[in-house]
Amino acid sequence: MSEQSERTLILIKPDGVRRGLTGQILARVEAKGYTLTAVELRDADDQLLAAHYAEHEGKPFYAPLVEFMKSGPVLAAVAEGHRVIEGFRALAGATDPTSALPGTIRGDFGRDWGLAVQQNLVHGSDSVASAEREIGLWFPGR
Ligand code: IDP
Ligand code: MG
Repeated sequence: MSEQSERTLILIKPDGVRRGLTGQILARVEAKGYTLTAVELRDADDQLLAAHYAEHEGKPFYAPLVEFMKSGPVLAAVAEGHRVIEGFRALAGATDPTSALPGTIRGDFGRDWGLAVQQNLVHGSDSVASAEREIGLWFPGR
């Protein structure tokens, strides 16, 4: 396997796009040393989001999560590099932006707004299998 063989799907969620944070967030990915191989602003629809978040179907935050993800454009990106899946999740920080450590994307830019779903700026794939599945959904053919 080559150095570039691991890939992850990164989403900058609608809160990050609305707040004008896409540049700062992508800059952190690049500054860490990963390579962006696809970047596209997208309007996600129900079908794509149902597939992307299938593991969460039935959870109390599922419907609010889908609505939130449709509330504005999402920046979808693919990043590559050895251990990029683990590395991007470390850059992102914990799911709950209140407990996400300062220095992480969610810790520095996110907060709890008291809503049914946490608006935490970014998504990152959590395994090689998830990454390949999610890249196939957002960037068919890649
Ligand atoms: P992750 O994005 O850190 O991998 P997941 O458990 O995969 O977290 O959840 C997907 C998304 O659903 C989270 O990023 C967050 O926006 C939302 N979410 C997850 N758990 C909760 C919760 O307990 N309350 C509200 N929203 C949640
Ligand atoms: Mg997840």
